[in-house]
Amino acid sequence: MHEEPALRSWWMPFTHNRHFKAHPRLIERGDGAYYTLADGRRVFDGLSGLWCCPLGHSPATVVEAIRKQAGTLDFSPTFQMGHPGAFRVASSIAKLAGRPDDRVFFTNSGSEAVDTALKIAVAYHRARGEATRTRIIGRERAYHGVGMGGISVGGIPANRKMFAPLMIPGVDHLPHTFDPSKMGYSRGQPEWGAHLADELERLVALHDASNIAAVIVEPMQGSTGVIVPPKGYLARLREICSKHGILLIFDEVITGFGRLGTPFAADFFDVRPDMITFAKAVNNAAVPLGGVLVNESIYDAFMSGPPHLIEFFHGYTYSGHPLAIAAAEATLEQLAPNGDASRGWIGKAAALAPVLEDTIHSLRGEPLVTDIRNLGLAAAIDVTPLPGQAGLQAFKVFEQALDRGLYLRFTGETLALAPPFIATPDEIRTAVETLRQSLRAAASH
Ligand code: PXG
Repeated sequence: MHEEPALRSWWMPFTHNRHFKAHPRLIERGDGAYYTLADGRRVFDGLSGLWCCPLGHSPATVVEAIRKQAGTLDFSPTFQMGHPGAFRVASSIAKLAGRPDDRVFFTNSGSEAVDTALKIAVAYHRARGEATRTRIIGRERAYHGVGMGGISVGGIPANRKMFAPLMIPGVDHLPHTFDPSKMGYSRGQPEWGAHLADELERLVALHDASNIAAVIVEPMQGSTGVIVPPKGYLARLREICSKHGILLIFDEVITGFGRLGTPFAADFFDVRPDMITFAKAVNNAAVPLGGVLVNESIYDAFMSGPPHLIEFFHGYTYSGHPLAIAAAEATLEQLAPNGDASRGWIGKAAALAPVLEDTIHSLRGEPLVTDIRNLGLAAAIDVTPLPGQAGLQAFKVFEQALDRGLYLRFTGETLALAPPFIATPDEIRTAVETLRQSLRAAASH
């Protein structure tokens, strides 16, 4: 395959590098809900970048906040020093989550947020004298980033199989909750499947609770293709965790900051986890930022030794980076002015969700389509695989869509849509119509 020489050096993440470099898809600009490609084409950003730009691209107040911050304080050491913005943003995030007493530990990505949360979980039990609580329970098909902790608790086979010897020991996986024979073409949460949470009881019986530190789940599984939790499932997990003293961690890297039309998925499902990991939309992805919301009682367990000693030996050079924080402050003000989600773009996302639901389900019966799912401002369709060529069908649909002015996500046999909150109902209808034409075109080639 001929590779463009100018594209040689960047080994691109999660990309078919050889194919891409022979057939590059370069983005040159972003404004509002649109990207402009290098060949001048404008495409609708049907995935909010990578689920991370709810305000679209280069929103004025975020750009201005970064510009101003860069000229005032570009970097501040955050070990043993601090800058005011990070404290303000931590407090805003805790309040937005309805957990004002929580503490926020900043990271630079979702992967780091997950690894941080796992470390907090194990160290917390140890600090309380329950040092045997070390096992972590993840879930099949989960995506928790690519750190050693994240791939260990994650459940995407391709992300794990090459790295088996590097994974942390003592991890189990709950079954995933997707069964198309029971929940095909569900609108919102499926009725079937709450009982799958009881598998946690089996793992507790097997290992004994005294050996289990935490359960980590994405409340809605995003990356694997929008797997929506069955009604009652998450509440049941919460119940079992509480009964056995196991921490429950929600990985809200995709769902946090409004994707479901509420500040967090925890609000949407009315289930209170002990920790919440976040990243992406927290600052519209303008500068890398992630973090963990930590229940006060967990934080307090660390605050025991002499006060001049470090309580948690963990952190990153860029934890709470001033530019990322400035972008977060401006983003949060747009998503939820003065902390009020209903008056900001989070409220608009809630209002748009039914439009996405109605339009995406109109694709039922189109060629290739085998399932459709949605929740909040996220949706996915599954397509029939091409015999012997896993993943190729969805890629073909993706290419057809891009040619027609729509960017979306393909992964395995799934296509995912997660439009920016600033999209209009008409833009969402157009995106789905484009997807319809793309399915028909891919099916006839
Ligand atoms: N947890 C969850 C739930 C995620 O979705 C991460 C952790 C890792 O975040 P970082 O910032 O380290 O990438 C993620 C990331 C996709 C897609 O289209 C999903 C993610 C990233 C890129 C693409 O499925 N999720």
